[in-house]
Amino acid sequence: MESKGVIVADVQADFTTWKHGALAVPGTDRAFIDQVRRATAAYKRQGHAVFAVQDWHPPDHVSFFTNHPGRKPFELIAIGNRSQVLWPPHCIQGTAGAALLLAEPLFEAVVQKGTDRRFDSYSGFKDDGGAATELDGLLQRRGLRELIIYGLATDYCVKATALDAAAAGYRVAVVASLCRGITPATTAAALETMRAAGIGIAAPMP
Ligand code: VGL
Ligand code: ZN
Repeated sequence: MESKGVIVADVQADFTTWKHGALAVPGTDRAFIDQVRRATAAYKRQGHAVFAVQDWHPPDHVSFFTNHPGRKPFELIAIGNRSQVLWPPHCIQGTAGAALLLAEPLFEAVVQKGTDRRFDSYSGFKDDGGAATELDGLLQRRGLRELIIYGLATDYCVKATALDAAAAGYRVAVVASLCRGITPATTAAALETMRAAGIGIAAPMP
């Protein structure tokens, strides 16, 4: 079997109810994370190359409402010609909340994103300022053209990463049962947008 690239998006303490995270995504209890862990281990056993994406912000990051006096969490503001959702501070570099909940030996590499205080980055491939991470190079070097993507959050990181991958010419499948979204409406819209971009939703479970 041709081996694929598996991208596990942002499975980090701050995004889970299990760890009482700062930006907990509904449905991310311990049982869900165990399911993600088992599926990821199975993909690896089958010979696929597994990569983690990790949200990794400095404390003064532009996406934190606390860095915008008078603003509240989940407000949408304009910054130049971009719109920015203001989040509770989360996934701050080096904190327990930023920790990956899957063991590092599962991964060929951990790709960090959102490290530039000036730009948010839902995509594992590039930030809102256009700066690329090393993800595309890592996949290309291994000749991986087919990707399986899942994790958190369906409506942000998973969606942006899958759309960028499809636009870059990868064949992409998103495993919806291994994803959770921040809100039901944006999650349904994200699945529809990904489908319309030719992304397969749900792949054979390992
Ligand atoms: C994400 C909200 C804030 C994500 C990152 O990667 O899904 N969502 N930062
Ligand atoms: Zn973030």
